[in-house]
Amino acid sequence: MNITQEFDTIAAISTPLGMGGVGVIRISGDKAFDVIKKIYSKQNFTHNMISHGWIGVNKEHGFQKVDEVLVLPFFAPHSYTGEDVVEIHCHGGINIVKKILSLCLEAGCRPAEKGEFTKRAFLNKKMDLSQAEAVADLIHSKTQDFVSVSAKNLSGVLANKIREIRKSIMDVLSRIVAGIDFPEDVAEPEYSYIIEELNKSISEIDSILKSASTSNVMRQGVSVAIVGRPNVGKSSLFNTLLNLDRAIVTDIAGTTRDVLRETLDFGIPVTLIDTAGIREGDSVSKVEEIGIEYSKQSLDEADLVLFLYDASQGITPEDETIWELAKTKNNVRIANKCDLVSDRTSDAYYISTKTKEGIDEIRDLIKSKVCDVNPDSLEFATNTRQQECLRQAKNSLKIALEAAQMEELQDLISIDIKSALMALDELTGEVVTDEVLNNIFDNFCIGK
Ligand SMILES: Nc1nc2c(ncn2[C@@H]2O[C@H](COP(=O)(O)OP(=O)(O)OP(=O)(O)O)[C@@H](O)[C@H]2O)c(=O)[nH]1
Ligand SMILES: [Mg+2]
Repeated sequence: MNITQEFDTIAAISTPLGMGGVGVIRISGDKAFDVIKKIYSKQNFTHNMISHGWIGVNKEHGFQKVDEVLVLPFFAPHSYTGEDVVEIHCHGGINIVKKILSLCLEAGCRPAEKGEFTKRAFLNKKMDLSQAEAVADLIHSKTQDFVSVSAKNLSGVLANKIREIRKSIMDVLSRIVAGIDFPEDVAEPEYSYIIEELNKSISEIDSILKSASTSNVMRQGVSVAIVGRPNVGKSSLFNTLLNLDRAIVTDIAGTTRDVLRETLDFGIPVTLIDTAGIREGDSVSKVEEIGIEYSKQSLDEADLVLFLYDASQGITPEDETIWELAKTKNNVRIANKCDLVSDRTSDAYYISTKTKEGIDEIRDLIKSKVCDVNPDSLEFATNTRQQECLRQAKNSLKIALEAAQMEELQDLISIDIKSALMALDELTGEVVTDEVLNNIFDNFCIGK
């Protein structure tokens, strides 16, 4: 499909809406240059060459200046979207970028939808679907490490690998089909050849899938819930680990009512959760009761539970009740307020959020218990959609392999090989439904 004919010209603010050094408005489509010429003080453009001038409005009494800008033109197909693209770099103020966008719209564009620039890049074959997904990953990346991994995919590492696998499967299929279509001229390939090639492709797919769980952890991160009785210092630990006064801390039992979440970069995203102190009794209000319910839910869902008790009071029966829940999970048992005690005979980790004793050890424990992934070992970062396509391809190849081992009719074997190819084509976006595409590009922001 040639979308330059199919689609109209779009424009959007491509930088975050806020005050900044520069703001960028991007225009893409057939009419990009007609549009810019209507609102820009200059009329001649050279591909990839920045020009300096003024955006403005043509009035009866002349050109009314709006902002001094740099304009960066790209001629199709040598642009991000593959269409004619113009970027206007203006001063970064909310009302300036909004004003220039409205001038673009008046001059013949329509507002771009979420991810529409990247969607056009994909449809114009400037990138495959795994690269388009890497763009979204880069933007949404919660950690520095995931930025590097997404950059690898953007540069086409995954796409190239899939292309390689696809090619060797295609070679097998072509030889089988040639044998079927021209039995007099072309001999059927040996079963041993089919088996060897399919085995190779399966192990290639396995090598990508092997890093799937690391990939998922790096993308989605892990959750760490701090639980315990009221007043043991959960919010104090939460604030200390965040290096921020995020949660309210008081000596009143039942201070925290709602679940608080903040994400930290521990190489992978770690969502730290502060919860309401768990207790029972008449003093518990309706609001606190709901908070306690949320605490139990957070404990249940967390990848790691930091169970906290007050070292100066020792383990109480109430602590024991909470520990019964916490101990079923991946956990760390922590005795807080160790600045108040000299006896340290428990096997818990003694810390003090007041003196900061033991806090670094807790950070290390979190890292070793839930962040033990090595981003350098991650050759391919895949998302769940891509993993599903790979699993489907592998299953079809395995069925084909078994059939080849039993020396079944090659016509039959070719059906499963074709299914494997379809699954790989879905991964790269060669064959993809509108629903899948919309799902992917809905995750983008406007202007990307
Ligand atoms: N001495 C000492 N006091 C602490 C320490 N950590 C917290 N506290 C005090 O303990 C009290 C309760 O702290 P919070 O962090 O609000 O406790 P919490 O577990 O979040 O309490 P709830 O939100 O009510 O469940 C506050 O007065 C804190 O200053 C510590 O390491 N040493
Ligand atoms: Mg609290």
